[in-house]
Amino acid sequence: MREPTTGLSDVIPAPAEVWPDPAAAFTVNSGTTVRAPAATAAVGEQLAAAMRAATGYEIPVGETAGSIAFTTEQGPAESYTLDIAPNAVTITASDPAGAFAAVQTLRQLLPVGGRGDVTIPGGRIADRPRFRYRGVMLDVARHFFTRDEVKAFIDAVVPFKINHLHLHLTDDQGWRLEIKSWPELTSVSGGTGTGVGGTGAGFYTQDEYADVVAYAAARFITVVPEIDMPGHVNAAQVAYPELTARGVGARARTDATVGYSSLAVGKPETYAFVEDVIREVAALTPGPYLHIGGDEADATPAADYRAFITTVVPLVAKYGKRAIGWHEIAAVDLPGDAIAQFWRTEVANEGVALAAANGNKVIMSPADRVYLDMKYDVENRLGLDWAGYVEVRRAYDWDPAERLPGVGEDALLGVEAALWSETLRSPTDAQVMTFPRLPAIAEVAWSPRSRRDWESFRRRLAAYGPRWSAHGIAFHRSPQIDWP
Ligand code: TNX
Repeated sequence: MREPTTGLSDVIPAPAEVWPDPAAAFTVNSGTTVRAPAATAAVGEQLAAAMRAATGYEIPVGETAGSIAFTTEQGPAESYTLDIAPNAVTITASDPAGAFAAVQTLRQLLPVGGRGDVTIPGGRIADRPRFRYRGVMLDVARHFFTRDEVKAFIDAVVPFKINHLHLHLTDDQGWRLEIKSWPELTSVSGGTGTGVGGTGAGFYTQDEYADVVAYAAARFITVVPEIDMPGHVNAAQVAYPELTARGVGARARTDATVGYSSLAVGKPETYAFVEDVIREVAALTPGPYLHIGGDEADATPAADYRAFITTVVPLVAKYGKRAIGWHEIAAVDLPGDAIAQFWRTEVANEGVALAAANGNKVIMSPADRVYLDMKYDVENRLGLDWAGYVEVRRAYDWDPAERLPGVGEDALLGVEAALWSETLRSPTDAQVMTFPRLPAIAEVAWSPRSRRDWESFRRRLAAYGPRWSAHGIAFHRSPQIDWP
């Protein structure tokens, strides 16, 4: 019999309420079965799969009987309770997403692999998220990640109750999503020689993209596609010269400079292009959001920028989506459902505070806390340092509701970590920058503030290290953590 190495109080992100009961451990044995009503059947299967991997037993799933049972009960979105007693495990959730969150908790209470009986520590967890948007962004424009690589990235973030994957699909160095009405975006700017250093070529066909979206959805992750405009568009202008002010094709660029390209805001072709792209991306996107970028538009005159954002935000709504933009869009009077994503390092931002006062929601992504492309320290081979070094404690020890004056708890939709890929060349590079900072940020986004504590987190994180090793996931061996 294998005893648990992870106790109820060791889970990441820390659950809202935990009552360990050492006398109440449950044993998964060859007779263990899972009962899941139709609405949670898929989630029940996911739990059974994890238990099969940990025991080698059959662990059948059915609708009528089972020592591990899923039930539903009214409650806040994504909330769940987990009762672990000697004869039964009961998972009570408000919705399938809550049941899925409970499964992530349970997976951490199981050993990573092996054969034979295992015990799950006894007691009760009552859990719910602090913020409903808990995201991670992956830049597939500066370096392309294939569909299978994105799926593996999804698998790696799922344990931490991340529920949004923002894909930065377009930038100066490449265009990564097929647009049927403008095919040269990818045939020219998705191909060989694109990406920073010319080493990150590739794009998703619409079918491949839809497959990633479905894979994410099966794991309760909403994909948020980003088409960055009106700056960061050099790749589009290489493919379509009419998108430049003078109608002369742009030169392909593989350097990491930002702020030099702009759509020609006065031209009718520009809006034909933008509307086609938004229409196609919206049609491919079951989730509610479409990200329009809007950052670092240094080559767009301020009046043009305002005119552009003012036109494009309602276009997103026309195709049934809610616009998200980097916080520069807050310089414009936004419709109430538009969302600003704060990304810089300044201690205050008037535009974002004003948007919040007007009822617009904000996603917190301050670069000096949650940019996964910042170096951990001076020795880091990968990454940038314009926002400073971001070691694990910096990513952990802050509060999103106190980051900006005028942008409190109620204004926040949530928190998102961002992995820009200028310096990345492989999935291993992406992993080492993501872990272990992502779980730190996930805890900021999920756990109640009162449950967060650095000493507790660093102990729990240390215990998690062997799980990454067992799954072949690279992580930064931060000197702030006493890894086993
Ligand atoms: C700023 S964050 C950018 C990106 C870069 C990133 C590198 C943001 C909205 N724009 O274009 O990739 O810095 O850290």
